[in-house]
Amino acid sequence: MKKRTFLKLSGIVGAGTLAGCSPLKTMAGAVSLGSFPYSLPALSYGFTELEPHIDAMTMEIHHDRHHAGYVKNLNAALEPALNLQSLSIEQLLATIKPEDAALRNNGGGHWNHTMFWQWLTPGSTQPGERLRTAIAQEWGSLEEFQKAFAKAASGQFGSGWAWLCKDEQGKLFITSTPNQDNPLMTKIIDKPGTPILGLDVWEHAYYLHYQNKRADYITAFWNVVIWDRVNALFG
Ligand code: MN3
Repeated sequence: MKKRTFLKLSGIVGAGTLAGCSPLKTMAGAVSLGSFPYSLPALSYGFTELEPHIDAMTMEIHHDRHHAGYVKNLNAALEPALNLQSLSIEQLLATIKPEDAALRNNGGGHWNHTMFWQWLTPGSTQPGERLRTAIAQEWGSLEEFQKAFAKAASGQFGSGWAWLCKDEQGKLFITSTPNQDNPLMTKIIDKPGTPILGLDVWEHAYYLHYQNKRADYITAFWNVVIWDRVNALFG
């Protein structure tokens, strides 16, 4: 099989296994969400299943229109960029420079949302023992971590994301990014890392149900976090 074909198939397999939360691992052990051409991943739960914490209409519009738009625009931006097509999405994000607006907004938009859907589940789970210990080392307790994460999420001015990341040594840190930037964009953001949990704080993620009460949406988020996924990404 030609490498190009394999990469394409890998991308499809990666998207197809989202429901099972077992995306491909790259040589370095990092999670890969595939490569060009990108497609909108199916959710592993129905639009109504995260209610009352995240309402069905928000989920439907967010997935079928917002995320679909990022996928469409990312593919369009990559169509003429033959030298970038064989990169994994993670490699692509690491090459993006501040002025690469289409790739920055839509590459980030696709990766961020693909991961976001995987961090949600009807009914929450719990952090594993190793992760709980690592969280306690940085913030004292899970509750204090959640406060610090909520502060980053509510403090992100305008649109953006809050992240729990691990650095190259596996040390945890919280950060936030504007718009669709993320900590994999090493040429753009100050503190790169590997996100193991992220929260979309764009108004489109909560406004229908929570209006201007972003803090309530952040509190509700913990009711639908699938910590099993965070545990797996922590490694
Ligand atoms: Mn969004």
